[in-house]
Amino acid sequence: MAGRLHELDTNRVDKNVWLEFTQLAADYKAVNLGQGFPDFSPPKFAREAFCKAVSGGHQMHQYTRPFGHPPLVHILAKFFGRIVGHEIDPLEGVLVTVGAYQALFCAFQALVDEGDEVIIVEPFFDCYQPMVKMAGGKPVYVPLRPKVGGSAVLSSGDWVLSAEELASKFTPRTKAIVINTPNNPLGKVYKTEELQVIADLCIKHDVLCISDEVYEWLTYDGNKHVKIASLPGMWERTVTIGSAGKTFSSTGWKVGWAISSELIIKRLKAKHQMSVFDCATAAQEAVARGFEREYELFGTPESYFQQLPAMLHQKRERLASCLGSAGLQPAMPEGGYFMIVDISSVTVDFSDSMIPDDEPHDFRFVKWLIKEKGLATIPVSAFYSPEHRKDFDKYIRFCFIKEDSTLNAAEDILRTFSQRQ
Ligand code: IK2
Repeated sequence: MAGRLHELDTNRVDKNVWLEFTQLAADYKAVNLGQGFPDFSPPKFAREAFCKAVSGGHQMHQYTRPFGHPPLVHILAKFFGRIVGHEIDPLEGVLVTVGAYQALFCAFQALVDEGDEVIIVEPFFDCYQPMVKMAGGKPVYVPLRPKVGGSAVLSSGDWVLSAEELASKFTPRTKAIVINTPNNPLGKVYKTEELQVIADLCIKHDVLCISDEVYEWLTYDGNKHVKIASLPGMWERTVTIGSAGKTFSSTGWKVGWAISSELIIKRLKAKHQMSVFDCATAAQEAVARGFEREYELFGTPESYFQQLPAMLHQKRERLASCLGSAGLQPAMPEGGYFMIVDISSVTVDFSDSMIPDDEPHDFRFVKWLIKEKGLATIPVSAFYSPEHRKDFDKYIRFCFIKEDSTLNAAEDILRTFSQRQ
């Protein structure tokens, strides 16, 4: 047995930015604007729905339908059918998963075969790349770039895809493209015209689209989230992925979903069945009640999908203004709950902090910020492929879905920056 144990290759556990920086933030008891989760509770109606579920009948504590708790798939189909303008079959067109993370996993496993190419738009949520590789696929990267010329980048909308560069990535081996709108970490909300360019290429080359829309309700300044699945010819070839964690500020519930055509969902179900089989019943019940409420209140001021972005809008303004007064220029996010900042103007001597010099600049900077200043953020080059990482290592990401007291503490730290200049 000892021989077998020695054969196990522990190097196969990749370094992971969340594990590394969340641990470092905890070790140094840093003010945490790093990982993307609220440091406050979900709304009262969602908490009450969860409590009611767990104190409900015995069924709430037992397995439910493996592909999604019936009340949840029914309301998801009804809710999103109305938005996307397409009738969705609750039993055939929806799969409930352990967070959006598992929906992504099932999508890559189900749709990508050995040797398939998958186009990933950068910056991207970091799990896309290893998940494509695990499925035997080859990631092909295309970066959003800040518009060149003119004034400094002021908004996440100034980060754009080159239509020519994107078109050049499609080959006969391309199976799928992955997009994320609103984007993590930029906060970019793709405009219909931008999505249309992607859709036209998908249709022309008969390519599938995996659309990660976990921040769909969080948009600001009149920017509107558009579902690529709602564009002509895209419904059948798109898997739309969502997250109750992001929707109801309840990341610990780990409820997510994939919505698509019957054919695609059938493929995803097979992977789900062989990986987790079933998801937690009570959490699904609570999410179902949340969506039922939101269905009735949709578009009214009482809707959480109006209230959460309104609250986050204020937090976004607040963080942007303290960064600005510290001499740091944020790219104002049009959506999501992250903000990236260019750190090239800050000169830091890393030598005192025992920070290895073989890492990208933003990794070193974030480590220094945690260790020396007690403020945790996330390095943006972690959202890029190895080939493009170097071009984007001058940005760090701040998360603003945090209590005002947390933002106050961050402001106090950032003030020390302006005093240095
Ligand atoms: N897709 C995106 C774009 C996400 O941002 C996330 C989770 N957020 O990540 C934390 C961070 O960036 O700090 C997911 C998918 C996964 O969502 P879930 O929590 O529902 O599995």
